[in-house]
Amino acid sequence: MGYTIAQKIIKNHLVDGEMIKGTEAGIRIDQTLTQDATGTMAYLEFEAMGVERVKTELSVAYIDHNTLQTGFENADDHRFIQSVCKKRGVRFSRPGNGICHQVHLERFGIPGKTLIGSDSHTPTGGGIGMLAIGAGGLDVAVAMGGGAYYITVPKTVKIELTGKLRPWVAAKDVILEVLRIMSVKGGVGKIIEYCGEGVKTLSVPERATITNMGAELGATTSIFPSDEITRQFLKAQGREMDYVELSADEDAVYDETIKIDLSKLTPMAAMPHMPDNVKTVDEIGSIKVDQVCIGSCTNSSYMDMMKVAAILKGKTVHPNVSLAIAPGSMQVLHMLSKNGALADMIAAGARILESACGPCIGMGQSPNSKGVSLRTFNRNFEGRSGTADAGIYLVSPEVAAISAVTGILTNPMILGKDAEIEMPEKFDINDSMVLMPASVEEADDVEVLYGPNIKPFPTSEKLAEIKAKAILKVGDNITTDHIMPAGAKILPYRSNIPYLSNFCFKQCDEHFAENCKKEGKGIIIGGSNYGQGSSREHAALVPLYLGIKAVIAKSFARIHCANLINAGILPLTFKNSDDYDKITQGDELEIKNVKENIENNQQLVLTNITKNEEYELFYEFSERQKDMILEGGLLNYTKSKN
Ligand code: MIC
Ligand code: SF4
Repeated sequence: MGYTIAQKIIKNHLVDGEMIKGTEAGIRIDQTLTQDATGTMAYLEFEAMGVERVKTELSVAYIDHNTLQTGFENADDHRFIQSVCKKRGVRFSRPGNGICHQVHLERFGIPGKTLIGSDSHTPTGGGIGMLAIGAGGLDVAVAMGGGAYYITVPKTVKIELTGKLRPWVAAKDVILEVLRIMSVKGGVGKIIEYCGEGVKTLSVPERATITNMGAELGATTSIFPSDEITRQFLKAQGREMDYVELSADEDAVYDETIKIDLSKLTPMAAMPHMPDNVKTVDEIGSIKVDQVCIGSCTNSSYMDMMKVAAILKGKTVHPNVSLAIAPGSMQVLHMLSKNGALADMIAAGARILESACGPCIGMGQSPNSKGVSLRTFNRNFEGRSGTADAGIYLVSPEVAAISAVTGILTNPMILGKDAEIEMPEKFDINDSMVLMPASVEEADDVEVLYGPNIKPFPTSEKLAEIKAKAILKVGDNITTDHIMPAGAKILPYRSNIPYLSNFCFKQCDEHFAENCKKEGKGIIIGGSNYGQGSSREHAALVPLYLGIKAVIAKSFARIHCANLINAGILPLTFKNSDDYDKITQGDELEIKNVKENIENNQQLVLTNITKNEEYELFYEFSERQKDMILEGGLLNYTKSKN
């Protein structure tokens, strides 16, 4: 039996367990990346592990999220990360160099290698044939220290692409179509692998747009083959030596197959407030648009920006629309400024933002009240833009640019003949914004600089009894943005858990933090796909700080479930999902003999003391996860092993 691309990479990197679907396996990690919103915590955790120097082939820290420096906090955190990187052997991508995934694809991604990143869109690297997975900061810290990364060996979905996209139909439309078919939970426990003749018609950045938004499917990762197109891209980045060919074996076995004829797709949009709420632009109709934002790790490549510039050239942004553009990297911005495309954008009335996440994470550019904002981003969760009642539509750069001019949602196919933009034979290469670490000899003299915003992270205890109130009950598809919101006002406190805790679940229950502090402990009851979205471990660390002992849900999103275990919070599911309906917020709950039962793989039962009822619970932990849970999380577990 042959192997899929992902299976080949997993097989080459396997250090613990076997490649058996549904079981846990440990893989060696070649590269890691962090960004600043999760990075401060990841490096604090790394420092707590006491490892002198990173043990990966390459580790890079990017500063791209918290770049609105409205107080000392972000700048202090950046300085902390920079100093740790210098001391511990990590490359440091300075603010202004660009969004982690875009820069990593351009400068560091290598086909066939493994990459984990403390950001859920790390699978962008799948566009260049990497096995690139989003993880919690603690998992990344462990990998930097040379530890294995554990995944539940996923199923593989084959997406067979045929045909070729018509002019003005984009890679974004391909992934929106996949989201329409599979939904935001359709990818859980799966790797999505693209193949077929249509693959050859897509450039590396287009492939990366598609793998990036595989995160919105809940997938472990997504991956494309590494072929002649990949070689050309690497060559244009001056890295042809990094090329290796990679494809699935002819007789590889997949668990599911989806077929998409690229030539049949038309421009689409994900409507508020979920990335899988997809319709064609024509179906949605000519709604009035207030704001257009172009950029983010999904759609900020050179080719994306050149298309936008071509559409805007000689035109003027509609008087009722505010257009913001953030090119994804210094490389992209520099090239646009040299070839005149930036001038075309500026002349049309675009507001040019620095190369960073910006509006995607609510760092500025919040739309007006009830505003309609078209964004080339990957998430349109309610409130994420910073305006609670705004309606965010996820669209391609082509749809975004033409709509900015017309003032209404517009199908770019009205533009007729294609813009015909060629992939450059050579990108401008300038790595001066990536600082190299100190040598081993010099590292001793480097001081790690802690600012006053850095507070100790919460410690967890060994698993003991669980008896607490259902302090919060929430519905399906709760995102990490619900649990631990981001945005300009809160993000600067990512290294200050006590302060952050005041904002936990604010959108679902404004008294949540207060109630937890009053009770000192609690259990959260969730629906299906609990914790979808970001990799932010703050969505586990803050509940830990607030005394949350367990989350009992219908089902969990992958990264968040791992983050809960890492933090020592029990993720459990209902054996019978109807039991969810029987619990009321405020009910007094107990899981009797929880420690002994988990130790001995026995059934767990949830007693609802208030209602005098019992519900059977389900859990499936590997031996390693069991030990972690019993020890009270990954940090305690790692220490107990040393
Ligand atoms: C996001 O898009 O939500 C983020 C911000 O990039 C997160 C990471 C974070 O919360 O810091 C992610 O996707 O993992
Ligand atoms: Fe940044 Fe947005 Fe990408 Fe997250 S999704 S890494 S916030 S650009």
